[in-house]
Amino acid sequence: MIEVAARPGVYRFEPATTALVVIDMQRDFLDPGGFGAALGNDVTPLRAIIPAVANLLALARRHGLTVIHTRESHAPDLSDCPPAKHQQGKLGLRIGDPGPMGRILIRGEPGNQIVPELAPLDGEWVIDKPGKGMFYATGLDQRLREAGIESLLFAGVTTEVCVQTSMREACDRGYRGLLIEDATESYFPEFKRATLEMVAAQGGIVGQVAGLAALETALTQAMKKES
Ligand code: C5J
Repeated sequence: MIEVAARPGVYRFEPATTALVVIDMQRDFLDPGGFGAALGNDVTPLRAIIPAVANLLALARRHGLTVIHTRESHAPDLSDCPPAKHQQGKLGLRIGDPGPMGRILIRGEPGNQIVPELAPLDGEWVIDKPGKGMFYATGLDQRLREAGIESLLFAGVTTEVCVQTSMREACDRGYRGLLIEDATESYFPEFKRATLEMVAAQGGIVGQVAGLAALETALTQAMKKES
């Protein structure tokens, strides 16, 4: 059993029944000229976590965790995009509209690809999700159960939207969640801060929070004990 120094208390997990979920590290949100930037956001803080997420991926791969990447994406005919979601955003910059990296948030378009630094390896799961949460209309719960996954480590963007929604959905389905605080980011620093506090408040009401260094220490110590 791995024991991570986390908030509000120690987070325990077994690597064999744990998956790392990297949420939406796709060009739409991270690249200048993408959907995030088109909405008026500065992408610099999101790009700044790429090295931390790469280190987290390397750590998870080294210790044999299941690795899952998600992409917020829609079918080209928008049949999985409800009108209420489609109407968000400015006219001309909505889901499905043409942008500098192809149609915005559309499956298969260049902007919808995960940034090259974090590209999925063969055998890793890539989940295309039409919602903010990773369980909505993806079949992921069933797949996780079939794989015997009980614990989920979370990273990615944005902290208060797709990451938090996925974590809450995971909590409702009985998974133990840990948010890796330096491997997640928001366009709004105050929203990230608030989300970290919310997740760990009230005894860890929707999960727990830890730094990447604490996770690495815990995994390294466990490996030393084994050898
Ligand atoms: C947003 C996301 N913010 N991945 N998506 O629309 O958080």
